[in-house]
Amino acid sequence: MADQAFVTLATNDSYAQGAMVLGKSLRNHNTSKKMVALIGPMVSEPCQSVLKRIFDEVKVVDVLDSGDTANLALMMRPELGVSLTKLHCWTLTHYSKCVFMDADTLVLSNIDELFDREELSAAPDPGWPDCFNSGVFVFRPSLETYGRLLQHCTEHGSFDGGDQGVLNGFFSDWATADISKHLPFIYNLSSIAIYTYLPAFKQYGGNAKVIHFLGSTKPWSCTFDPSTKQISGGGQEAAARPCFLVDWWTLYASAVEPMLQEQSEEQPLLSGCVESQQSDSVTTETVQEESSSSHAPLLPTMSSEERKEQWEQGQADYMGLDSFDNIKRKLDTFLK
Ligand SMILES: *[C@@H]1O[C@H](CO)[C@@H](O)[C@H](O)[C@H]1NC(C)=O
Ligand SMILES: *[C@@H]1O[C@H](CO)[C@@H](O)[C@H](O)[C@H]1NC(C)=O
Ligand SMILES: *[C@@H]1O[C@H](CO)[C@@H](O)[C@H](O)[C@H]1NC(C)=O
Ligand SMILES: [Mn+2]
Repeated sequence: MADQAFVTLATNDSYAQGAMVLGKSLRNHNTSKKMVALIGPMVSEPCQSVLKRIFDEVKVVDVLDSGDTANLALMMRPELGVSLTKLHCWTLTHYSKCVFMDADTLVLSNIDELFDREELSAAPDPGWPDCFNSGVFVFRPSLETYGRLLQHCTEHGSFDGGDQGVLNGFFSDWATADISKHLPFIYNLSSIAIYTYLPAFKQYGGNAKVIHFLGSTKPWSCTFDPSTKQISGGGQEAAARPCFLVDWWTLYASAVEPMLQEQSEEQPLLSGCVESQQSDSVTTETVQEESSSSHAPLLPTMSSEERKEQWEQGQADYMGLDSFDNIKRKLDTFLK
C-alpha cells in the first residue's frame, strides 16, 4: 500500500520528539503504510536528521513563506498559524488516503485497519461528543479540498481558535451523516479519561489502541528514571496517570534518545536538538545539568517563560528539575 500513509506534524523540537516516539511506535507494530512527518522551519537540523531515519518522508512546511493561498489565509487570520500548517496534510496528493495523528499520540497496537474508513473519520471528543477530536483522523489528500478548507478558514476562522474548530466547522455533518465515520473511542483514548471513568477503562481499556496525551503536560515535559520507572516533573496530572507515560518514556529512552545522541555527535557544530536550550534562568539551566546525568528529556520542553510562570504559581517541581540539589549546584557555579 505505497499510496497510503500515516501523517504527523511537528512545529518545533519538543513536538519533534513526540513525532519520533509516535513513528517508532507505528514501526514497532509493523505498519505496512508509509510514514510522513510534516515539520515547521523551526525544527533543528539534528532533529530533522533523526526524523528522516524514522519516517519515509519529512516535508518542511512554511506557511509564512508559501506565497500562496495559505499565506493569504494566514494574513487574514494570523491567529491560525499552526492550524493552517496542519491543513497542509491535504496537499500530500501522492497518497490516496492518509491517517493524521497528533505528535502527542502513542500507538499501542497495529491500527492499519483505520485505512478501511473514509474521509473524514475521527473519534468523538469526550468534552463535546458531537464534535470530533482532530488528534486522529482519516482523510483523502486533495488540492480541491485543501483550497476549500483554506477558504472556509478565511471566511469563518475557527470556533475554538485551533484546527479542531476549523475541521469541525468544515466537516460539519460528521455528527449526523454517517456513523461509520465515528471511530471508536479506543483510537483516541485520552490518558485523562482513564481516571475520570475508571469502570469503563477496566471494561474496555485493554483494547486501547491509541493514547492521546491531551492537556498541557506532555510526556516530554516530564523526567523519567529508567531504573525505578518513576516519572517526575509532570505535576499532579502526570502523577495521576503514570502508566502510559512510562510506555512513552521506555520507547523514548530505548529507541529515540540513542539516535538523538548519535546525531548530536555527528553534527556538533549545529545548534541542535540537544544543545538548543536558551538558559536565562536558574530553572532552565537545572534542566541542562539534569539532562547530562539522567533521563530528563534532551531539550527543555517548557519555555523558560512557562517554567517561570509555574514557579510563580508555586508549582515548582521540587522532587525533580527544581530539586534542592539542582538549585544548590546552580548556586555553587555562581559562587565559584
Ligand atoms: C511547540 O509547538 C507547540 C504546538 O505548535 C506549541 O503548543 C508549543 O508551545 C511549542 N513549544 C515550544 C517550546 O515552543
Ligand atoms: C513485527 O514483525 C516482526 C518480524 O516479522 C515480528 O518478529 C514481530 O513480532 C512483529 N511485531 C508485532 C507487534 O506484531
Ligand atoms: C480525544 O480525546 C480527547 C479527550 O479525551 C478530546 O479532547 C479529543 O477531542 C479527542 N479527539 C478525538 C479525535 O476524538
Ligand atoms: Mn494532541
